[in-house]
Amino acid sequence: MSIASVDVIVTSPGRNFVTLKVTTSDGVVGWGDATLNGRELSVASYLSDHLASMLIGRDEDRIEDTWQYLYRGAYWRRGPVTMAAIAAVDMALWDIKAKKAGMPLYQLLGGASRDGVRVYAHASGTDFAALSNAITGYRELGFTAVRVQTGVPGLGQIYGVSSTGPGVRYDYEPAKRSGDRPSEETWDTRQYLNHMPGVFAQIREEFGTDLRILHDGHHRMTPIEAARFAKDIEPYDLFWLEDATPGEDQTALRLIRQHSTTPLAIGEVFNTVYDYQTLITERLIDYVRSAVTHTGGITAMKKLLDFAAIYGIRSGIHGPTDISPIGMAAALHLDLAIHNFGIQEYMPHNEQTLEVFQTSFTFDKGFLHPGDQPGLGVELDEEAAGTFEYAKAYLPVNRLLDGTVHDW
Ligand code: GCO
Ligand code: MG
Repeated sequence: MSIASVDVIVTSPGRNFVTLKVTTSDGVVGWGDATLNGRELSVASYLSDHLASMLIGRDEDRIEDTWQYLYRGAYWRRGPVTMAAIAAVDMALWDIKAKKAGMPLYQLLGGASRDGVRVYAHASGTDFAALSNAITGYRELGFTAVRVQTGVPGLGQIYGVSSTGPGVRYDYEPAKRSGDRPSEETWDTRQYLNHMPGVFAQIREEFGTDLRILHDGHHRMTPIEAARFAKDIEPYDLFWLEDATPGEDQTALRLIRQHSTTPLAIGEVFNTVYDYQTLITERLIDYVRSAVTHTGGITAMKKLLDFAAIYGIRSGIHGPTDISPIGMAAALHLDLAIHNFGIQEYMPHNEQTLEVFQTSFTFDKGFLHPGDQPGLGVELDEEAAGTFEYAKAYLPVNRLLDGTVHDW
């Protein structure tokens, strides 16, 4: 048996997704997610212009060998485009292997280590009343953990805050269809640092100590600002502070660690285990935030998470709406199987997306399960996908009040 065809499907059911379809000579189909938000067509081209012909005729069962062939064989290592393309191939091959075995993927990864996967939701609001409504709404849906982002007085629309009001679902989508260039937001770290600790204090007062509270700094603080912030918010017992400083500077985390016991999460912009080498071996983080889609797929993520486990570091796999339901399914199978699971991000996809991608996940009282269909458990409806044409979209750009470009 061998790989007979490789197709790349770009669809935009409300937002853009790039999907790889691998079909074997005996007709088994595997799906992989290759979506890189705001740069989708580069990965589509990498797959169709460079990888597709290399895959035809290969034995679909040789997953590790194919991964090494694509990674080492390219000579040009790492990078989000390359690693998203490799991830899509890897997911599709695991989907095929598990379908051939007649088992859900988590069984091939060692079987379930837990009954379900605890997920966190995105609660946001322009002010505290709106934020509090959103948290209440998620709690009523059964969520036990929420990521909290809120407006900062004096600033306009900022990262992670719903612009459509205090909705409970589908309320935050960072990539905007804004024509030929990104929209722009304004930022001031001083106002943020003055405002945010009080928000956590109010949440604890209103919702008590049970609720798991997460927060995303989105790479915006300097190391010393982040150290101060992490120390200031210790009394509010965050589950994690994410991306406190720009992701590429691993040693910045040393400074934060020296000053605070607030748990730290980082890695959604990383794409290989090497991005974590210092962070893991020096125990500078508590949670690995990589997406399966952006870090080379299931093969690479399993190794990364096993490496993290040795150092007592747990998973917190990236799961925003720009990870397609296929990438999300890959995450859920890993989450269920590994021992060092921490939490899973969950932003439900909109109805159009779920029309294109038929999923078998189930949600129950704050926990997700990938389902027991053979493979990843997600099938793409090509006809439905064909009705949603690609539309250019960008993540916003961020500027300080004086106009300087800042981290977004
Ligand atoms: C998160 C992320 C996202 C990213 C987005 C970029 O923690 O979920 O920060 O909101 O900004 O995925 O494409
Ligand atoms: Mg984030």
